[in-house]
Amino acid sequence: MTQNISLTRYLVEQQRVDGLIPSQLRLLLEVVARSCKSISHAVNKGALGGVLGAAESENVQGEIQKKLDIIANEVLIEANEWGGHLAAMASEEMEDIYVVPNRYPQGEYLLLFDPLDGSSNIDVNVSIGTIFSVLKKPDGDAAVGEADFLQAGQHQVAAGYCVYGPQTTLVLTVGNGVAMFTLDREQGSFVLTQENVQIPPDTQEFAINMSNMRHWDTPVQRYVADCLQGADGPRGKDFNMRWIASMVADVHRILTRGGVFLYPWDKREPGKPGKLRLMYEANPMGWLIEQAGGAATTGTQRILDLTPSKLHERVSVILGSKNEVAHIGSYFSKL
Ligand code: AHM
Ligand code: MG
Repeated sequence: MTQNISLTRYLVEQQRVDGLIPSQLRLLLEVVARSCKSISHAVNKGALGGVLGAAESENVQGEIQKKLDIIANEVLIEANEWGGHLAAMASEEMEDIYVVPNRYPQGEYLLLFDPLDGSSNIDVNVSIGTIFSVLKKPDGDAAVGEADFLQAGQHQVAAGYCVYGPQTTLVLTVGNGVAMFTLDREQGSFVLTQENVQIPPDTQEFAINMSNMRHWDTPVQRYVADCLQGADGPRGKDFNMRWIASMVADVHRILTRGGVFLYPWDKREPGKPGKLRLMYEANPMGWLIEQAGGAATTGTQRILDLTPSKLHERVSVILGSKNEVAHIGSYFSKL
């Protein structure tokens, strides 16, 4: 373990050594991390803080919001709006973008987030997390609008997540590999606990919601059927399966020990490209995975190459160990 390097020091060193983090971006990342600390405290209080259960509202996707979804969204907005580092924010929990109010200076960055991913796990005390993606506002004097956000994932300048599990861990990339920071509750700061995270290229572990099996497309059906045959089938090896139903926790496992995660398009709602959202779920996770040596695709296309046409666009997601993701891709090209 790397000793005594706080997130602040890590960011300062990245700024100094590689010039990867301009000062506005450093401030932005510090503020996001501070917000994650507040969300972590609220999550930890659980029933004692009166934060469990549903709120009386729906989000733009028509999903019932949990109290903690709303709390986490407010924490991120309030912490980030006044620092002068942002032009606007977008969230899974808000239909429209949130432009930094006129009373504050406007910065050059755009922040997107899923304030609390894995909402179905909140009340049952299973890991959940915050996912975030940072883009630069395109140059020009025009007022910031939704169109400024519609950039392919390859243009992200920072991305990460914070998982609220047995430990609270912040995972970050600024395009120079992946670093993990564990929240030291006594000091109240994130401490660097792993640098240069690398995903093993091969794996014998997959993650998918098997209850949707009958709805999947043929390539996914065939891939999973081959895995389930284990050592007796065409893969010649046994597979293990995990499904936490929190993308953050599933991705964290993959960054830690490899594996693949699939939330593919399925026939339940054929017009919907997938369940997960491109801009604040698939893009940041896809970039983290690539930065750790893995791959992230829709089955046929690299996720980071996709240009979104709307803020809350959905996408089919297959990510994780590089060779396994390529192998899954071969089922799509056999079609
Ligand atoms: P959410 O953003 O509303 O929480 O939904 C996203 C979550 C992912 O974290 C997870 O991978 C998936 O939904 C689980 O879906 P399902 O309940 O279909 O297994
Ligand atoms: Mg989510």
